Amino acid sequence: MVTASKTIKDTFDRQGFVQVEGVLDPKTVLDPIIEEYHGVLDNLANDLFEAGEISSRYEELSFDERVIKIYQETGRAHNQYFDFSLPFQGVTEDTPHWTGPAVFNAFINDNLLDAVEQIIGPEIFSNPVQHVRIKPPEKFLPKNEHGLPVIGPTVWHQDHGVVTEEADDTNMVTVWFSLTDTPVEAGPLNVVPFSHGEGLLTHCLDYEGNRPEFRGGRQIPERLFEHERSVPLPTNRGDIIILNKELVHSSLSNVSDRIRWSFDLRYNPIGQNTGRSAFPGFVARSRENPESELRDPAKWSQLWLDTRSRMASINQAGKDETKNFTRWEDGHPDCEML
Ligand SMILES: O=C(O)CCC(=O)C(=O)O
Ligand SMILES: [Fe+2]
Repeated sequence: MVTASKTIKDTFDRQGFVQVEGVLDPKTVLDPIIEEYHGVLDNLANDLFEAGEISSRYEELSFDERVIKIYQETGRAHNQYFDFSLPFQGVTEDTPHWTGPAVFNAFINDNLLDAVEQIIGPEIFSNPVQHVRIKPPEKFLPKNEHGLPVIGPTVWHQDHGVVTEEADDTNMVTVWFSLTDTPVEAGPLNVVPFSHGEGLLTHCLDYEGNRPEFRGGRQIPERLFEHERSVPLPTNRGDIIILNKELVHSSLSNVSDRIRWSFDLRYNPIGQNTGRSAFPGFVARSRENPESELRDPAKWSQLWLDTRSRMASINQAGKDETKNFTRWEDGHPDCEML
């Protein structure tokens, strides 16, 4: 790792995020994940082909071209196939998701955990608020009801705002990295340095008062923070970005010709509430109790399969037996359009 650990912690505390270069080895960590996802894309193509939604499995296309073609032909995005996590509502025994061994290997990567340890200490829990985001070039994407691409930029938020109140005192950090290089035109994270430390800002539902490409969705109105101070964080594959949970951030649009493909993982000290108790986390590192570390990818995968079975009998048809992941309700005065 090129950045000394003292600098990691100092930089993180000062500006609310830190970018660390060369943490994940592209050959041994990232390439196996990409390889694994070729199979995930096969699953998606097979399911859609059998359902008569696409006219070919497009096996001859590259990963990027195949994703684009499938999203175009079906008119929608299929992120659930690629994600490790599950939706909150309407899960069934066959809801697709991916928890493969190469993915798990990145979650417990020693270099990555070394960086996280500098910030939250050596007792590290993998928090289940985690996502894979595959965003094709916007120019190739079908549009939603707002005339916006079906997967576009991420709107302004704090990660603290996506967990429930039980996790208000949790020292959760986000680790973001991309599987392929993410230059500015591919739509990297866009962060507001020094925006942490002021607590949780109001997130408004289906908000329309920010920039046009952010129309809809749950987001913080731009007048509540210094959005003009935002900076994009382009990355090379292998780099990671660690975010404070109060840092305000969004992402840019993918105006490149390639898919933009990232993982965002979260970690917190063992024993603190994850803010999503319906989903499974695990001990990623414990210096105190090394036997408690999960090292078997099959066990991790099973945790999610068990969760899927449990979720298949709750939170159906608009009911929510478990607490919703969101704390936000309509009607806050901060959300009025001026
Ligand atoms: O990658 C993105 O578009 C957004 C990711 C994000 O908000 C996060 O990692 O917390
Ligand atoms: Fe985020």
